[in-house]
Amino acid sequence: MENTEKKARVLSAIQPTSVPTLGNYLGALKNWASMSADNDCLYAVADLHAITVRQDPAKLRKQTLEMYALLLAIGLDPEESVVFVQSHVPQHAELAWILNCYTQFGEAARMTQFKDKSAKHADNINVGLFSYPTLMAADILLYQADYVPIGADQKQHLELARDIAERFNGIYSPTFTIPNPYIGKAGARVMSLQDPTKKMSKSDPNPKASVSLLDTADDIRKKFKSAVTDSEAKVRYADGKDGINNLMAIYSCCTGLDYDAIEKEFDGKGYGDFKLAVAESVIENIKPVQDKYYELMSDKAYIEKCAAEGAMKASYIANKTLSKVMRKVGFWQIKK
Ligand code: ATP
Ligand code: LTN
Repeated sequence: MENTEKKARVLSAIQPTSVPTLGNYLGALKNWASMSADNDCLYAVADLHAITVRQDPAKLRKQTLEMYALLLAIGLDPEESVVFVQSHVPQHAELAWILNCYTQFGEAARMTQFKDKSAKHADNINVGLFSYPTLMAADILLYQADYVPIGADQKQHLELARDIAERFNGIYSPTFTIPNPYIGKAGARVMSLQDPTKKMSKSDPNPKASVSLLDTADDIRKKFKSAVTDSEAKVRYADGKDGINNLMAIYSCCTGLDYDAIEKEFDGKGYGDFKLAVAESVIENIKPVQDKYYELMSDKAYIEKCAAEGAMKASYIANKTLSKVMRKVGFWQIKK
């Protein structure tokens, strides 16, 4: 019998600010791929968000295409999911403007990412950085998404998107689906290898702090070897052992083992052995992604074709929501 049950709508996005890290992969991208089989999924490369921090134009262009190819390489099927670039779908910027007018200054000012990024880029605290979460809300609400797979760092932005949607629905009538975050258990917050109290971030200037999805096996071994740990020399998950906790979380994600099993496996062994095992498990996990990525990058015409089709499909869905919103707020719409 045909399954007529409506699938849940899933949307997420990633900025093309650099090659994704192991944090992006375990915290978000891996879930994107596994959710795509049973849900109606849309995934975007968030280039509009990327310019909230100054970017080199040629580099941004190149990184956007590379990020798009990487999304296909992690296993997203462009026939099955809608994979697109945010700036190719103008409705995102249009809805974001409208949502700005339904968001309070105080709400946006409370966002911890805004505070962190303002501190990091004190010479360029632009209005786009401030209204970043309303653009993210537009990304989500345009597609009536039920679930949004994200790392834990994005939870606050998602809560704001829910508040904006509820406010708009309350002022007018039900317009937006209220989105739910989907945060995987393990890997939701992979920490920096050099400062395990900070999240691993693809724009971290210290290359030893993060593992990129395109690092060579040798680089990965070296980075784990120099990862910051502690002086106890015992592999166990405990408060105050941030470095080891982080390595255990990574190993658990890559092998499927729980913390008890990991403690048993490394009982009586030193950190050197553990770090090497973590590195090997990471290499094994990302090798298929790397192989597929290099294969795809040898056919740019195919990548462009997928991006053009993705933008068309996304735009069709986005337009339905945007027209509804424009009608409700009172814009004069002329029949075409
Ligand atoms: P940037 O350093 O440019 O701000 P980022 O590394 O924080 O970038 P984003 O593009 O902002 O990455 O995020 C893409 C996705 O990866 C988001 O869902 C985010 O929550 C997730 N993510 C980012 N960093 C981590 C991390 N260290 N652990 C788990 N998930 C993460
Ligand atoms: N802000 C997100 C990236 C992002 C996003 C989205 C995530 C932009 N638009 C919509 C989920 C849904 C980040 O990860 N920094």
